[in-house]
Amino acid sequence: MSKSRKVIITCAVTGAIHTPSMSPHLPVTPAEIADAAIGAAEAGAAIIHLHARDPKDGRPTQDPAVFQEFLPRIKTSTSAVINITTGGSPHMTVQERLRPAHHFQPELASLNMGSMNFGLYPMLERTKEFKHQWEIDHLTNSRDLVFKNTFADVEYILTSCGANGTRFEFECYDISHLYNLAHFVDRKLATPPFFVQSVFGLLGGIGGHPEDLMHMKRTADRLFGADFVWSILGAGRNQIPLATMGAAQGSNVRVGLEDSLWIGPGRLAESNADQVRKIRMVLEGLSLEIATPDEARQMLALKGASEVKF
Ligand code: KMH
Ligand code: ZN
Repeated sequence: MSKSRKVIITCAVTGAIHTPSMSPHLPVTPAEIADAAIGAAEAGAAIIHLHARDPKDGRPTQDPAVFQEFLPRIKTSTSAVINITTGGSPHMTVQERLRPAHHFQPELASLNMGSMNFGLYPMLERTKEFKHQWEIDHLTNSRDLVFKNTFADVEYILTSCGANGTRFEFECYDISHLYNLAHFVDRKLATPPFFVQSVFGLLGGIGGHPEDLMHMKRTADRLFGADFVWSILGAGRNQIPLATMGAAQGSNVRVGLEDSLWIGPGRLAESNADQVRKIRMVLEGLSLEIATPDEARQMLALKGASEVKF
């Protein structure tokens, strides 16, 4: 048997899809976000993807002052790669979304590779009672929402964050997003290795069928050859099945409460670390090894934790 491959686990600990009423385990305050991130890193996540929330009501915020309350603590407690969102919430302007990435100059930031519908409203039916009116508005207004990531926006994010040495988790929610990335590669605005996060199962993006995963893989293989590092993000109940299918074919994986609140059918995950441990068991069952943060840095050609501004 040949030497086993190292798999990068990314854990996205909170985010803008779910709202606090949907799970009591969703981290909201800076202390909860830091604890969740540290727990996920200790469980084996090499990369921690971070959003912030207003501690008063859990609303997504891109205020650097809120990020400042948890970033240094995570950095001193773990060696994980910190990946800051540039997606923020699809309800925000691109300028607002970029505030923390510009301020903290992380090793890695998310980059959403195309404009799209972003339908969160079906989740209204799954929650009986909401604590805050903003949660209902957030989900309801997604019926008429375009998550704006135009060519100009992507170019601006690539060049402005790229000037700080930040590299990207290219979030590709559909096949066209791979072609959009290829366009920026042709223009030499993105340099290899490309960390391609294939996102499945969000309303407005590609579905969560195994054929969807295969189509993404075939297309990325054809467009980028050996120049990309592939990762799989399955939303909701797609999380573990699609990560497993991808990992068996060479992908890295992303889990976390940002993308799924679940640990099993009808069972809420009690922590981000629980999801990391679950996918880790699967990976180890496939005889795959877990990449350390420094191995992830090497695989993704990151600048190093000493080069960030927090
Ligand atoms: N939750 C992901 C599907 C971002 O932060 O830039 C979307 C996301 C966007 O992670
Ligand atoms: Zn995110």
